[in-house]
Amino acid sequence: MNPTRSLSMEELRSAAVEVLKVNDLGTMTSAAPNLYPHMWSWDAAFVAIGLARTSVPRAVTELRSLLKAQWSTGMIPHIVFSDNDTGYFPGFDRWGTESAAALPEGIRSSGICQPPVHAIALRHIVDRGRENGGEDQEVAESFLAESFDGWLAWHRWLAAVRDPDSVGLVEIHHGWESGFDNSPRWDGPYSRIVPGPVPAFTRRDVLHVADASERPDDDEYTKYLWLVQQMAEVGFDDAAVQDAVDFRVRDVFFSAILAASSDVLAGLGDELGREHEAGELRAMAARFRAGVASTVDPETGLARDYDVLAREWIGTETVSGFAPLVAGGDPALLAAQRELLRGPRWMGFPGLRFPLPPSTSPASDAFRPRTYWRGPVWPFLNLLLGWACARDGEAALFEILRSASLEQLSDLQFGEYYEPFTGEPLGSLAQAWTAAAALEWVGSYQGNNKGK
Ligand code: 2M8
Repeated sequence: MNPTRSLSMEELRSAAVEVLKVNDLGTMTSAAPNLYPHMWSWDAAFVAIGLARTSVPRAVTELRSLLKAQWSTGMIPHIVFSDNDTGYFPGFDRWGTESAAALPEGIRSSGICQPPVHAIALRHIVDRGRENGGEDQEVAESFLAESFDGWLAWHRWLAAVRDPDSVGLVEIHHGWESGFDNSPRWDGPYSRIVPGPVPAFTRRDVLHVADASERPDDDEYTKYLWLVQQMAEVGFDDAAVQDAVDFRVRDVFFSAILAASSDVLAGLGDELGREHEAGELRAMAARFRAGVASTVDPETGLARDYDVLAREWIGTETVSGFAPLVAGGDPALLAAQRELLRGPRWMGFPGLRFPLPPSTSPASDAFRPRTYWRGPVWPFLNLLLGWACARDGEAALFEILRSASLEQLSDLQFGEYYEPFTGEPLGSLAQAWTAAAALEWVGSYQGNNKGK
């Protein structure tokens, strides 16, 4: 964004701060004020990245609250429920996790997980703490020491339980675990699910969006609930779930995040003098990076998911195909992926409002410009891609992503997702991780331009 234009960086920053305040529930941040009145796992990580730009102690509190909900197995649940029992469906009572042996005492959570972005957030917190010095540094560093074993247990659980055969890909048991809920990636696996009887339900999500067609439909929800029911019936026991559930997919984007995060956690481990664990985490990163690279379709250049039950690759043209860019690794593969990303099927697709990747390529038959994970642009994902570019020294692509994101977010609506051609914000407004992404982009811009 050109800061001399009508909206200044400072205005964007303070509007984003306001959104995080609106969502602040004290020790956790709701993902959005109405649509999502609880804490979501990967949202919390992005929120912590944004909060670290405004208050390091508050960012620490966010991750600490999430970690408190960690199951005794090591799993970090995808939702930690607040006391708002009526705002969201399915709420805690519908999850059936109460009887799960691994649920910690006094915690109300779901029984599935989401991508492990947390170590990346922790790295941001430590970096901001050190930049600020004094108490911020102390708080950040002592949280690193206090929480390292928790994050390590989380990564170990993913590697052992969700990749028991060491193929370097994480198996998920629900589209919600990917975070890309109704992406065309999951159309094949969901099409084969024939749900058994599911108790009647009343959805709340459709009450909080302007147009219900921006959300998944009722048939999709029935399948979502069926899977939850299958897991609840076996008490969310890891081994039993794998046998019981009708959705088993190796998720390439989740795996890429695990690879990237494991490297980051290894670096943090080194700082704590935990060389042994750092070595283990680096090996984990290498295993998942190789797993991600092994999925790339030589014809399209995109990484693919794998449907375990149907024994087939999933070759839809979605942004998750750029998983290698997140995982890092082979320079030739990454260079080819960057070219593809900037090319005419993605950021260079004619007529896009901003050069930012839609969640599904507009060149694909599956593309729906207004429907949730089927086409709209998701700002937090662009921040993740930007982070990976910065890690890999890819200044040119980083700069395009940053300036386009700053332009996009200068509407001050902080949409959950955006229509790629009009730039219209869709889904929820005042979405927490969108505001956090804005804060991080502004902070990185100001950080680089200090004294200019
Ligand atoms: C969306 O998912 C939830 C279920 O987990 C929902 O639709 O109710 C997804 O976009 C997910 O990635 C995100 O973490 C969550 C909260 O923002 O909303």
